[in-house]
Amino acid sequence: MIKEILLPDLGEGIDTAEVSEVLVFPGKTIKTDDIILVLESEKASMEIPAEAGGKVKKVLVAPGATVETGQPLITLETTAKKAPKQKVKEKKGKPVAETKARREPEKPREAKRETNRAFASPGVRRLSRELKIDLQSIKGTGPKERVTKEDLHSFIRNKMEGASEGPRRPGTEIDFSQWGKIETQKLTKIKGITARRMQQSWQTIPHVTQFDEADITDLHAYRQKLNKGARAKRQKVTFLPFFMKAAADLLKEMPAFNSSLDHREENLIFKHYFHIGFAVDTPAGLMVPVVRDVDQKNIFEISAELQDLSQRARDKKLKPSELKGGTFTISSLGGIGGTFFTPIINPPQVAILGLSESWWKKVYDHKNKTTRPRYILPFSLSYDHRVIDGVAAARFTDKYAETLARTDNYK
Ligand code: CAO
Repeated sequence: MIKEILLPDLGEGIDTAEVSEVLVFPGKTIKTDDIILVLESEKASMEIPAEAGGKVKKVLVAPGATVETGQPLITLETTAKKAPKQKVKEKKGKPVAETKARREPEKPREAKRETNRAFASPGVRRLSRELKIDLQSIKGTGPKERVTKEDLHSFIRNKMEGASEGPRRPGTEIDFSQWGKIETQKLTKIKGITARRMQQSWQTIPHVTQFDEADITDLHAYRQKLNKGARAKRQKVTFLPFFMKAAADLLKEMPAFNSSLDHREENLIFKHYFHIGFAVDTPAGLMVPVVRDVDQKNIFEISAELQDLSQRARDKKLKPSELKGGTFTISSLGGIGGTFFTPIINPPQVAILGLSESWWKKVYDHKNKTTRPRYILPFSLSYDHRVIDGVAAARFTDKYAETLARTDNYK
């Protein structure tokens, strides 16, 4: 027997609503109370259950259509026997009244988030459908976590800007206290920002890390001598200014490492300035202030800026402009320890150097056929493989090691 499923009374004075999802199709077999449609009114999302089971013959409405109480939604071939004659007669009455007379249909239910559907107005649903955006992935800020037009717009804007700060769906909450004593500490603002930036970088940039070693025995001696000098007595120079200066000189020679992809990822932008950011470990989290025009400054100037910027980073006294405009970053764990690590690129830059702690190593000298102790700096270069090839990266680290082995370039 063919049966029409009509739109029941939606209650709350709602006579019309927009179809946001049709969950059945011709040929689909459904059971009584299976959800066939999701409707959206200005007040709520509603799931419309089937008042009978059977095989769907026709779907009479489509997403985006406005439907009104009593309107046929689908036709079903039911397995039920033909209704007795007197009941058929009742069909002459009003459709909804008739439906109610035979079987009180399931009331439309407010769509719940657990059903994998988000609350949103018809307009928002329409736009999300057109852009193939899963509304579930947007955290609604409206009443009952309804996804508002602004939520959708900001989600799209964040996606377009490649920002990682798009609304995130929280994971499953775990009660760790069930296994022992715990303490909860809120992430500092800086740690939160770093976490998002690092995640975005790691997920969107194909990272490759090249490892290498530089023989800095001569540089080590040079720095010791320099620090005994009158000027350095007032201002001790660490290794980092040398490492920064050598990097700036090499970036001039290998400009791809000082470039950025444009926002369309169609062009490379080469920068003719060499502003090097360096990671500073602060109690509030990691900060990366930038020393500008490193190529034009001498070791003492770089050293003074580095000390000033890192002190102010720790005191939270940096200006926002001092954290911007870097073209390359150095992360130095040399004063702390470890041998090699894989630093994460600081977008929109395309490469980053990770410097580890130097150590004395016996190195075989081919020329003199002897083994000599050498002071070796282990370092890593992570690069964006969309922009830089492995060969270029290996050349970069090779040349970097070569530059650091010399001391005639710091005059
Ligand atoms: N090999 C050997 N010695 C090294 C070295 C290296 N690669 N790097 C630094 N050193 C030495 C310094 O020369 C200094 O020695 P002296 O006392 O004899 O002068 C000593 O280690 C301590 O240096 P430092 O760390 O105080 O100073 P710096 O200029 O080398 O570094 C700064 C400054 C701000 C980078 C550093 O203090 C810092 O915060 N490092 C952590 C960076 C970080 O968090 N990176 C990780 C990012 S990813 O999570």
